[in-house]
Amino acid sequence: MKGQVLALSGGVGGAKLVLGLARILDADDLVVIANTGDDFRHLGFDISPDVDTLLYTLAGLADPLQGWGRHDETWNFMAALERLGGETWFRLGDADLAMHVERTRRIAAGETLTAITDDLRQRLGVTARIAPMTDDMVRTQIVTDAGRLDFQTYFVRRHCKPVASCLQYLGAESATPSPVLLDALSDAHLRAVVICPSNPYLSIEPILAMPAVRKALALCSAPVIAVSPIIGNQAVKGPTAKLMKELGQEVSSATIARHYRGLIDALVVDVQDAQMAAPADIELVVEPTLMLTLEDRERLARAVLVAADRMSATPKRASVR
Ligand code: FO1
Repeated sequence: MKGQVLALSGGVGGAKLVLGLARILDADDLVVIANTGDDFRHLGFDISPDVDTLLYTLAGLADPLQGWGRHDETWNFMAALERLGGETWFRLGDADLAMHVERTRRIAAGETLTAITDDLRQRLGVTARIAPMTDDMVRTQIVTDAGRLDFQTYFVRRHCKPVASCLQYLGAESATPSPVLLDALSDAHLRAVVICPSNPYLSIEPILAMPAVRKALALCSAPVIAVSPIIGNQAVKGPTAKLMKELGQEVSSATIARHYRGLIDALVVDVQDAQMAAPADIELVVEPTLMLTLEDRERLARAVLVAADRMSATPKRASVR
């Protein structure tokens, strides 16, 4: 089937499926929207971690072990900064630093993050379109027993240890989504919207928290299909399970289904969760969802598109929107 596929993604977990999609789709047929709720200003630089994780992943430059940063990295800047007593809790590699220097310079010169990202991805040889969710400032904050924390302070500096009670997406209410996102959603030939297996609360919700995105998603004609980041009662990676428990949610794909209810037509869950109960208006697609190899990523991407194409004739969620 032809038409563009729109993927909504956070960093490491989502980028795995995005890579699978990029490998099986024509370059013109993939648009990737990155969460920017994790963005922050650090050491004077504008840092967009999820944008960069997606850029590096699709450019073949990503560090395969940690998922973020570059595989060919050196750390002279960090070592020199440490020697001077500077802040080193957020690790910026030498080559990665070039990205932050260049983006910061161009933002200061008045360019949008959408335009900068589009130019940088072409320079890195990435053929799929990658865009930030917005050019406005949206900041994810976590209300915890240690106070209200910015995302990177909670995630990297405090290792997700504080107990979370609520999440907030500052600026999302009034943010204008990137034109790339709105254009894709209003495209009558859009093939599918894929919500990647990123953390639904930390990585996907900042995108959905922009009212114009919810509205455009509700109006878009393409099937919307999410991939659960939970297998059994565990998160594949990161703080998703800990956060779900702290927010009073059962750690399961059933919770993910309820979370996305009204937005999605189908949820892809792992074979371990084949027997789970889902709301009647969400079709369950059962597939191995653990992506350890490149083949896993391509296979899951293919399964997502097969399910989406099957659903495109009869989207179900219209009945509950
Ligand atoms: N994650 C870490 O856990 N520790 C780091 O020191 C760190 C540095 C870093 C630098 C640039 C970049 O683009 C991402 C970086 N990340 C780091 C990942 C970042 O925190 C992401 O926001 C999370 O992985 C969530 O997607």
